[in-house]
Amino acid sequence: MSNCVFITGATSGFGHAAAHRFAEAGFPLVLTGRRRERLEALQKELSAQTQVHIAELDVSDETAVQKVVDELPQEFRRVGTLINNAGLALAPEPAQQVELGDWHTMIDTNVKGLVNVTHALLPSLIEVGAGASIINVGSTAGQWPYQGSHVYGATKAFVQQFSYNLRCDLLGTGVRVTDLAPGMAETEFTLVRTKGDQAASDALYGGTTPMSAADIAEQMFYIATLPAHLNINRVEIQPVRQVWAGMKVHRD
Ligand code: NDP
Ligand code: 8X3
Repeated sequence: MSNCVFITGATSGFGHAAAHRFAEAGFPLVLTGRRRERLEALQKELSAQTQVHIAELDVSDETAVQKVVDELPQEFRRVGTLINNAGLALAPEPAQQVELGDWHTMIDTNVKGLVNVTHALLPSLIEVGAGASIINVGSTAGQWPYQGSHVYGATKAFVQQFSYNLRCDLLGTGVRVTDLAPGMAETEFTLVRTKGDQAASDALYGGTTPMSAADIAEQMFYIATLPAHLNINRVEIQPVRQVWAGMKVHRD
């Protein structure tokens, strides 16, 4: 049997699309997220294609992460691909207007959550060795500053540097590490960022052609299934109809 693909944040967006993409190719899946009913629906949908194990999991809870990994059923214990996808942006307002709790939630999820899951799964990934992959979902926001990105962009800068540093330490193990950094893609991301403002989400994605979750899932699949001697360090991918923000100037 193939090694498993462990996906965080499989209940929506990129993670959900990745579950479909890897299921199509018959990879056994471990699908996690906080919304159990969505995990159950996904398991039902995909179980005709592959074996699926689901676990309700908040990645920011370090004890829960270790428990989920320790209690993986025997047939799901050989994790060869980790997709560290769970994450969110909150508070698109300027930094000086943001509640501290929103900053903490982004750090707890995008930084601490990602390292919690990585730490718990490194033994399995190293045991698999050649061909194993860690795909960390970063963002263009980790490299390119813009107003309202404050802690979100900073967490994604962490993802980039952590990915590179991890790659250095894993030299010789065969485990690959990639920082996959998308730009604008239409998912529930903006709905979460605006705390439920559907009109804001529709306005952002309307009248243009954003990337889809399936576009990003295809990148994940490509990266994870490359020949074992190749490592893609970073992928920065945007829709053709998006470019970087310009310089801003404050005038009297
Ligand atoms: P969605 O909001 O559609 O999906 C986010 C996923 O993360 C959900 O499955 C959610 O599941 C999960 N999640 C959030 N917090 C936690 C948590 N504490 N524990 C476990 N799971 C959690 O957004 P996207 O698919 O767009 O986002 C996926 C990743 O892509 C994120 O890291 C995001 O920062 C990044 N990204 C998104 C871009 C975009 O434009 N859409 C561009 C660049 C990067 P649940 O709520 O069930 O726990
Ligand atoms: C999400 C992309 O442009 O909203 O990471 O920061 S952006």
